[in-house]
Amino acid sequence: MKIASIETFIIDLPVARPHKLSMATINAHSQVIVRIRTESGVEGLGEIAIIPHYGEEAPGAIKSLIDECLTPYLKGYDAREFGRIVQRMDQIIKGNAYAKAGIEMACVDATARVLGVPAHQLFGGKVHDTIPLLWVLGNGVIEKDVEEAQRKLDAKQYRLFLVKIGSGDPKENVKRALAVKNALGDQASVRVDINQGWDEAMATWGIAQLEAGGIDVIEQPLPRHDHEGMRRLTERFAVPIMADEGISTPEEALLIASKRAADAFSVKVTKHGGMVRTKEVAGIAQAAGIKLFGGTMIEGQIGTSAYAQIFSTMPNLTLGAQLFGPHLLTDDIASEVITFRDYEMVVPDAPGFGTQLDEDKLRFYTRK
Ligand code: MUC
Ligand code: MG
Repeated sequence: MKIASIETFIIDLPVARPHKLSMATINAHSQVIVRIRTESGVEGLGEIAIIPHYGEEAPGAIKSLIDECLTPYLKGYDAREFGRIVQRMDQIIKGNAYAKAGIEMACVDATARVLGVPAHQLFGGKVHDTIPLLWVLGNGVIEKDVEEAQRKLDAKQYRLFLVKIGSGDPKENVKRALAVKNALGDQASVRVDINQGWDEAMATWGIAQLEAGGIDVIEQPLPRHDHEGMRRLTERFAVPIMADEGISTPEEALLIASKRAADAFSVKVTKHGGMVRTKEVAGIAQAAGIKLFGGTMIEGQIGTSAYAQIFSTMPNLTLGAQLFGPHLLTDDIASEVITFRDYEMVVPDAPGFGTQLDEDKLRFYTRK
């Protein structure tokens, strides 16, 4: 299973509607697809979804880092030893979690395929057969968000919703989130993601309103490095405070857990640098009694399956997952493996991530 080649493709996929976040509006979604091939011809796939202005990543930078910096050193390595490959990548270059995650995912996929097992069995196997799903309301307009949420509820697809409220007038944002909650009532759970958009004074006022209004989770209210502020908010409010941008590395997870600076973590395979690292973050949270939420960077079939595989192995993943990518993206370059049933996603049991590349679609969506 020695690695013979690592290919990368930048693709832009269409979306069902413009997806408004506090830092960007997604009109087409960019991803870097990684395909490894072994000397014996076994293939493995990885997917790196990128949200503009969310962090330090850009598609072109990730592609060139993999092509020029990592690939030359990884040829000849046994893809089944993906733990050793993660270590080697950290010797080659620091940081760059997204690029490393794409290569590691492809090695995990190839290994599980050749063993004929689903990827979750390489990480202890699943403890969840299905995962409750969360939909992100990204219209930026109350009426549209409420109408969209009601449609998803009626279709028995989603009953967990997230309102993005990190930019613009905080008072207006709090009003919008509470309006969605009031409109949906007890039919649904409504949470908010502030994407580091508030300072502590604003958060102290805003969270009090949101908590009183029945909002169930408050995601990343403060800048990622404001651990003391997050600790004070976590102490002050009963509503769970979730860290997202604040926890990339296992070291950051340990720091926040030891400070009790969050009640919950949003875990994302690319953000942590792969499935091995994501398990390390989950282990730290488990030991600290911290709940987990399955995060996303809006993945297609490959990434959604990879995320679901590793999320399914986490006992403390009790807040569901926002793996809504396959419903927001209106096309994909890989075959369908993800199925949904009664507000939940069914964890795939096919070998590997269970999906194949569609070469024509890949050619069509690859940036020229
Ligand atoms: C985030 O902050 O969690 C995930 C889905 C989405 O719409 O935004 C991302 C990023
Ligand atoms: Mg977030």
